[in-house]
Amino acid sequence: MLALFYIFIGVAIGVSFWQVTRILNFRSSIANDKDNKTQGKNALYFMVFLYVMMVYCLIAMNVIMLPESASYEGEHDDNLFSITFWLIGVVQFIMQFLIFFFTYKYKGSKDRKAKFYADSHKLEFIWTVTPAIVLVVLIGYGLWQWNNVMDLSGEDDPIVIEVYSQQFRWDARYAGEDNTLGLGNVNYIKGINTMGVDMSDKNAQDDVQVTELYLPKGRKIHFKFRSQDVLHSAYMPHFRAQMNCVPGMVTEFGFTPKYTTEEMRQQPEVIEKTLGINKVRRAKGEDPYIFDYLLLCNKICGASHYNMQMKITVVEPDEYEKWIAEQPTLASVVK
Ligand SMILES: [Cu+2]
Repeated sequence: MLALFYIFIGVAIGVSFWQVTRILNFRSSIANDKDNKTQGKNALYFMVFLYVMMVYCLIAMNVIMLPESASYEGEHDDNLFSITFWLIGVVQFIMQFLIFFFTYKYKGSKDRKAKFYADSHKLEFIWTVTPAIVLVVLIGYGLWQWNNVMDLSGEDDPIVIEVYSQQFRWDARYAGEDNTLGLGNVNYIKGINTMGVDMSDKNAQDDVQVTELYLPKGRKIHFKFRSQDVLHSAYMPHFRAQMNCVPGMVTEFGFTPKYTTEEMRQQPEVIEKTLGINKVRRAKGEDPYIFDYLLLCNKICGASHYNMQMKITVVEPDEYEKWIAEQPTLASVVK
């Protein structure tokens, strides 16, 4: 498939060079009615080709779309995406028709003269004000959603979790019983203390370091991100969440998981995707895939960037409480 794509690109470049050289030879000749008719028809053929490709891509590429948002906040990201997508989609669908159809209809002809038309204030007004209103609504919704995810000041007891990135792994730390993270600094990294937690800080004693994230369903999670070395980006696609991890500063956001991992696995959309993936894996003789939420790195941070991932498991709140109670505190591990 990729080879076919490269051949197509090669041919397209070749044709454009050939056309450019032809144009250079055209300098002395003028297009006649026959040329205009042919070009007019070509415009229509191209329009049909464009529509067919558009509809085909809409249907065929749909399989690579993510399943329904697994966080409550993510629903608004999906809304924004859908509104923008359909708005642009419908407008461009109409515009393509107008562009190509008028190219055909008003193709050059010996008996026709171009009409001089200065301007229309009414038209200018309509096409300036309409997009302005649409943009104000879209940006307004976007800003509201930005605050929804970023402003955690009014939150009632969110679970505070620190996510720490380094080439090429993730570590995570729960804030423990006091729900306050102990201070961290790269200078404290030593042996098992891979996140560089300051163990002289009293808030650090009950912190819990893990290599896999467990999140309770229906509770706000307040994430704080740090990076040890270069820019990374914590990407949790199923929750529609992504944040840069920047060396020397703490970045943050929050979301509320909506479905447990088990519930997500039962969703028809996820079942269908899993079946599709496993069909390919079986053909290659690989082990079957089971759906899991993932934290991935979405910033090309070095040679093994692709390998930076951490499993996220969303469970019922009581199961989470049981799990967190079983985890050893940093004070008991780091001496
Ligand atoms: Cu990375």
